[in-house]
Amino acid sequence: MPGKTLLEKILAAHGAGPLPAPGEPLSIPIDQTLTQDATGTMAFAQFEALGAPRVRTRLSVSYVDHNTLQTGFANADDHRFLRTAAARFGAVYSPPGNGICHQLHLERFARPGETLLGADSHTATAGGMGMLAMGAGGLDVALAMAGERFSVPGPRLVKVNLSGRLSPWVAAKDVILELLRRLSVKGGVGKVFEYAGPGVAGLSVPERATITNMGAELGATSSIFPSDAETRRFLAAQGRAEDFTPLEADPDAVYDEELALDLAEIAPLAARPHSPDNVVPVSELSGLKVDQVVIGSCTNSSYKDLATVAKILEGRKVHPETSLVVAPGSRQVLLMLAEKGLLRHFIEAGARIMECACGPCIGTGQAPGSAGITLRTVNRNFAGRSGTADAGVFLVSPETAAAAAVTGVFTDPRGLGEAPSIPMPEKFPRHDGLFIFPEADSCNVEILRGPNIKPLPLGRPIEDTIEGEVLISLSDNVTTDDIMPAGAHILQFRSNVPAISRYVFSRMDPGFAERAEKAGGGFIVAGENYGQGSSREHAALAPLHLGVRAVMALSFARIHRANLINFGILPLLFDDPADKNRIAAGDRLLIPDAGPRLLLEDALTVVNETRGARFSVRLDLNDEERRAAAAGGRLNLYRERAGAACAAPFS
Ligand code: MIC
Ligand code: SF4
Repeated sequence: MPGKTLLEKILAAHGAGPLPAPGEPLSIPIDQTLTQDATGTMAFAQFEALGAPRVRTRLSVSYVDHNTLQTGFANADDHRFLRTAAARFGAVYSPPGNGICHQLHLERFARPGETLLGADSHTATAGGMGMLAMGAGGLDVALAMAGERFSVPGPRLVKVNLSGRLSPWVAAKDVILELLRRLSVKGGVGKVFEYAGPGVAGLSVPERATITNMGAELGATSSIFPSDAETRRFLAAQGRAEDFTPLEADPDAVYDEELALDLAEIAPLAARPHSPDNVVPVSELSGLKVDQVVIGSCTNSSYKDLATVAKILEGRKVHPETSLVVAPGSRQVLLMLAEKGLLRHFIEAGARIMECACGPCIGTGQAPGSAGITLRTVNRNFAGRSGTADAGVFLVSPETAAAAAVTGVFTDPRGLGEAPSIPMPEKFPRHDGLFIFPEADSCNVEILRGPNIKPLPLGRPIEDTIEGEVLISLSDNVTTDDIMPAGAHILQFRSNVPAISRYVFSRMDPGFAERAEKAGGGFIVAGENYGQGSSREHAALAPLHLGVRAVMALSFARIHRANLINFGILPLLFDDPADKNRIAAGDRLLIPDAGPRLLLEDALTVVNETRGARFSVRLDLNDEERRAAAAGGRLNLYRERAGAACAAPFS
């Protein structure tokens, strides 16, 4: 018997091994869940519809960090709903201002060896602490809160052997940018990345978390670091020494793929607009004028990140033609900067200090000027996500961002002299009082809603014959930001699917919603990796509201594919990739006998009535997915199984 990988050890400890063949369902018991407000209102509404009286996980935390800009009542009402729902159902509530879910989870709750499912694609951040942490749609998280296992296609395992140490001015962000350069945004789809080798010991837990965070940009199912002496130190400094358990892959563990990365060879890197894998050395961009610098997000807002920036700013001023925006990841980070006298460097240099929240990362404020060049320590640079359609967003490390903030142009930080050295603190200030922990007896807690919180939409069972128009035909790597854009003016409708559906594809094709409604719904046609990016199930729910019944693509991103199935939209794969180019927007398609065949067969025939042609598509669904798709989604399936006995106040 060969030894076990980190993933296999975690699964075995949960009675969930052995690993199935790649693509076959892997069903995992979930210890912890996290939700954030932009996905959480739906997740809690779904949890309520499932009828479970209280969460059955060991820990569920409901964070508010995305929609903290309260330009009207909607977001504040969502916060109140989430606070009361957490109290009612036994979840911990983290109010707005506390910080970004992934940063806070790492500080307060992540535990080596446990499993975490989060309604946010960057949940794998906690893999930096030796957890099996995965992003999912809100319904999957609601089901996990109700005690159901999470099912994911069995992954291929990739071992990343790290050697050497990072050179001065080179950061963990550069490590993951290097992997994105090599592997692309599709390179991790269907895979779990495990980090190993002598280079691991030299990386602190927050640095590891930067790397696992952006595993999401590789499309990976999860990314995991071992739990070692460094993990123990971090947990002890957080006052959580008792949460430590060591975790290490066996030396003879078997992987599907291996790759080697010498940390000493990595140079400062930047991902150019508009994709995280469009990576070049910073030195190639030297001198390019920079209008804005944003430092923060769940990728790079730890104490070490911000203390490094503070040290770079010390005694310097932000360039007069550049705006520097800083959003600390948590109150703990902000407090430490204050206590260590580092906050003053931000203030004196002229930084604009924001709330501890996602903020500019998700386009809630601080949109750059027209055609602006903005350097951000965030993880995504999709076109338009910053709030400015023609802005150019570059993804960089905090070091590279700070260098540009003071010079006003792209600058290789290695030219700035001696690099700041920030030791990991021996003790972090702990403020558990800022979370609201649930009472044991919560039956009488009233859940408060506002007028913008609308009933939860349910999918409808697949009809015998599916027919409709091709509403849009797209190329490769379409993101969930393309499908369902974010930004403050749209995010406020996350609890109101009819209202948010007006914005489906609004950046790419402003007439889409109207056309879809006029056509009475129809099909979306797409290329490879459709739905890459976030976990937002609104990218399925809103098209569902507009009548979309199926997406035909060359391949799908994991979370979005699951979200489509969860709400009864069929994710269909072209049998012959060339067929994609034989259909065009406006064609009328018909899938005869779809309903009856869905449960039995893998192949469906599509008739293109406009062109008098036929082609075949594959479903590639496992049994559970097949039943969910036929029933119009997993919520319907669950309710059918529960004999529709559960209360469903939202449907
Ligand atoms: C993102 O970074 O795109 C988000 C906003 O955090 C999303 C979740 C959402 O859309 O609410 C994610 O990454 O899953
Ligand atoms: Fe928030 Fe940005 Fe992280 Fe998403 S990627 S959780 S919006 S900070």
